[in-house]
Amino acid sequence: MMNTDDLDTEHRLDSLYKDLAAADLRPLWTITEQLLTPTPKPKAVPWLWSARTMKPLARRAIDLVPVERGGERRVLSLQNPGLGGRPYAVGTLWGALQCLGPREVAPAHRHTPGAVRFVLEGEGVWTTVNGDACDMRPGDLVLTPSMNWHDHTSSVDGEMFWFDGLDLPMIEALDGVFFEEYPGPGQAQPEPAEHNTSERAHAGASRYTPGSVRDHLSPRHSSLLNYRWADTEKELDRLGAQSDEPLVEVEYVSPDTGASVLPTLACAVHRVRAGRRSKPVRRAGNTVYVVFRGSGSSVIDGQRFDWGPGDMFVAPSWSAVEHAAQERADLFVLSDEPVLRALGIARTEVLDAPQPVTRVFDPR
Ligand code: GTQ
Ligand code: FE2
Repeated sequence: MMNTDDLDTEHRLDSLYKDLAAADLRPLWTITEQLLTPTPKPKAVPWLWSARTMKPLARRAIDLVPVERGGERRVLSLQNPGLGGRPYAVGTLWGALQCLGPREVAPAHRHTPGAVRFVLEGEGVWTTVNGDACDMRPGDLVLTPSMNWHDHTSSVDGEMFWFDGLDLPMIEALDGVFFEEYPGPGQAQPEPAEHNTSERAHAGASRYTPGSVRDHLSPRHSSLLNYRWADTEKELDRLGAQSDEPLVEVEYVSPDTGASVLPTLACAVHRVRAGRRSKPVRRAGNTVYVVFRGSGSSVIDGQRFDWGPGDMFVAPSWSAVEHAAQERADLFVLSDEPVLRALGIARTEVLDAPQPVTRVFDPR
């Protein structure tokens, strides 16, 4: 039984909370545990989108939905079911499958969010980035940094598929999104006499670093706009020959500064040796994986995700992630790590023991 004093206090507390709400004030002591969590509590969940599901849907979109002003882009965004309908792969990263049909042009525009493209399949397409036509072939990485004009042009009769990664959710969180259509003339920027200007300017320059040793930050993006798969692979082969680790990691860096390719986004390739399993690692910050070649599975917080070429999956901040390859696998990896590093809050933790698998993800 409460005595009169307790009842009085209870009553006064109730009215305090009512009056605080009416005054648009929120007492921290009632919400502190959901705000200041011991470790990150991302709303996004570990998830996988299979190529088997995505590609037929992309083909139907190619048939039914033309790419032109109004539509602009034929892009299927990875919508994480944990994010309550927001169209993001994880809290800080946009990930998507973009496709271009025969001889289509996705019109030029520019925006404050920066983007990277990792080519999965097709040929005869280039992305023009501020006047530089960057040819796209499978395994190539093409950058369209913040506020650079960009359009995509197909010069052939086939279809083209690539992965888009953007920092859109971060720029949205900063209320910093600006977008402009290209003033023309024409939907695309004029095709220059020669393609791949930035690539020629940086011929032979160092553009990779073994993952995890880089320590440079830059508020500027790389001035090299395309990174060729042949070069990436050469670097993976070279590093692979020097170690016997289950996983070899190459990060794409700016030849100018050695920093991440964009101020907000880091791109890497993780090569997992056939029959080997990497140690579980947690990282503060979110990650999107795109399977380029090979097959295997990843365990993320105890859940196993089986994957093959063209599949995309995500590991939210601080989830424990380990990869195992059946055949040697090359995973393209997009992360927000440069932002956490710039803010001095980057951290990783390597776990000693493999995780017990408690669930197997059921792909849709
Ligand atoms: O190709 O310009 O996936 O503006 C999302 C927004 C791709 C693009 C996306 C974009 C683009
Ligand atoms: Fe764009």
